[in-house]
Amino acid sequence: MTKNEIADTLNEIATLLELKGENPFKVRAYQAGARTLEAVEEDQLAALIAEGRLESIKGIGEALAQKIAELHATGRLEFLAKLKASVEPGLLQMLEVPGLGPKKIKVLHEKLGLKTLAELAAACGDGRVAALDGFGEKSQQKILEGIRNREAYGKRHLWWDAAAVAEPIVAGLRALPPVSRAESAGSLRRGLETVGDLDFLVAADEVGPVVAWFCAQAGVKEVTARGETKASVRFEGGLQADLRIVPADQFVFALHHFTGSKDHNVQLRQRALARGLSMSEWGLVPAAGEGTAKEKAERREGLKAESEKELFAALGLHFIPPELREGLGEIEAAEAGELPRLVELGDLRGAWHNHTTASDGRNTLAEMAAAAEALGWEYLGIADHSKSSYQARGLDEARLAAQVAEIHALNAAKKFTTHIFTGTECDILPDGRLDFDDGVLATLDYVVASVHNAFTQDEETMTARLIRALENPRVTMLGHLSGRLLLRREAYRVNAGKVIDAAIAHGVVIELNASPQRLDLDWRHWRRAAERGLLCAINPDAHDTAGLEYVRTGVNAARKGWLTREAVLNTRPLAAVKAWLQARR
Ligand code: DGT
Ligand code: CA
Ligand code: CA
Ligand code: ZN
Repeated sequence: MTKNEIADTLNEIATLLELKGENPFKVRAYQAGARTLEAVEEDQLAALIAEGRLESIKGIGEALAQKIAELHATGRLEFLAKLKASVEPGLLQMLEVPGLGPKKIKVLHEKLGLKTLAELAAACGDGRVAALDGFGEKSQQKILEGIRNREAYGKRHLWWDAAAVAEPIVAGLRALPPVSRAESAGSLRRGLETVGDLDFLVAADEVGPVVAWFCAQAGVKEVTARGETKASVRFEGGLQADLRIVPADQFVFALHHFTGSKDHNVQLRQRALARGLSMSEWGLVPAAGEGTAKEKAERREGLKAESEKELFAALGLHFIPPELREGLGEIEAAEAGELPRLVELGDLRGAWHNHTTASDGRNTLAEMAAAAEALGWEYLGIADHSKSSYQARGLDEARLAAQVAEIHALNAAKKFTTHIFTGTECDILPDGRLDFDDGVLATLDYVVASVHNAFTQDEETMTARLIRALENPRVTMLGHLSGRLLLRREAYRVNAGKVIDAAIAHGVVIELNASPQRLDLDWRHWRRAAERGLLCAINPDAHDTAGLEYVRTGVNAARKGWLTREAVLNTRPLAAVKAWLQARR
């Protein structure tokens, strides 16, 4: 385990202990231990463990040191497994309701005897929660909303989480002897920001062992359907997955069909019909003639296709990348030869919106720079929070100046091949002014301006606030425009169209925040906005070294927004970016 994963685990232990009403000092020891770990660099941690000197770190005692070493070596902790098993599962679910922490849950459990989310919802419904000390009407309302949102959102999953489940499954399927091809299809393959269920498609000459392997995978909680050539399972986290197995010569047609989207499929089928062809998951066959599409495909009267490219070509179309298959004009563009050459992950040469331990990040500046270098990035922007974001340990002027000096020194020493840009994620205050004076902002290479408070403003006020911020000539880019957190929090009220117009007029970049739960500005805005001249920056909003890789979801979203390499600022080489930033100052 990495040190951040270990810190997460220590915090989880603290939460569970608190839920059980354990000694507060013990709880605090785990929390403090987690914070202490975050300040230690990864290599240093490994060395301390190897030398058995963990306890030399202030705040880490013998019990903690032993657990950290166990986690570091094995990624598992017997103590945690036992602790988890000793807590009601319903109480663990309550932890996922916004506004409910271990202390409050303990009160709900002890005073009202609540054990499940359903019981909690009922207690909110009849006012028992509001009547408790420390709760009240407002918090009761918020809890109830949280439970309802959880039900509504609980049916979908973030693309990032779904991909993490899907990738080893595809690899596992491909490794089975009877399998010649295996792919993820559905919304995951289309790169949609959230995924309802996983869809796997396999070409195999023998079906039994494939179905058996799929149903017996680790993590499968329930087999919900099992047939000869298909199966459906549900994993522990609630994610479901469908498997379909087809003969090799049907694979391409089935892959296209199950990739969807439904709208794209319907439109493409109409196009096929207009050309006297019948298209289905079974194949592409002449529409006239005897029998069903399946029967005709089985008689092999249809097209043979080795790849989707050939399938599209048979319909007079260029290949349409899966991300564009949403029925939003991609077929017309493919016919006219006007599909964009979409931006690719390999085009990215750096990114700007990243945090370090100076604010709420979990890796030091040097660690972030080393991680960017390992990714082959030419540049890395550091944009820690500004002073108004005190919960995120936002930097004041003096700490910002110190960080700038530290970055200049790193660049001068050429410690990393990656150039580091000095920046800030500067709060946009409720009235649209910025959290730092222009003089302070002028000492930086760039400024990301973001909203982090006063979310409840009406649409007009919020829109004017964002526009006022981007009219400041020091502002380089606007961070997470809508403030949405996928499956958790709706966007605030804002007229995105007007903000986009203003950004274009002032030459300000809008970020595509690539954090898997943001993907903000939404891909649905980008095609039109980029056509009108808006420049995009795909920013991971990384809070640790692993977070830099979130650019992958950002690229998915950018591709869904029809963005080309030219529309994305961080595809440009270092010299061009330096010149671009210089020209804006
Ligand atoms: P999801 O799972 O809700 O995120 O979205 P998808 O797109 O993965 O949908 P899913 O899993 O229900 O089905 C996978 C694909 O199969 C879908 O994108 C298109 C195709 N498909 C499924 N049902 C139908 C249908 O009734 N008509 C058509 N034309 N295609 C369908
Ligand atoms: Ca699906
Ligand atoms: Ca499905
Ligand atoms: Zn932010």
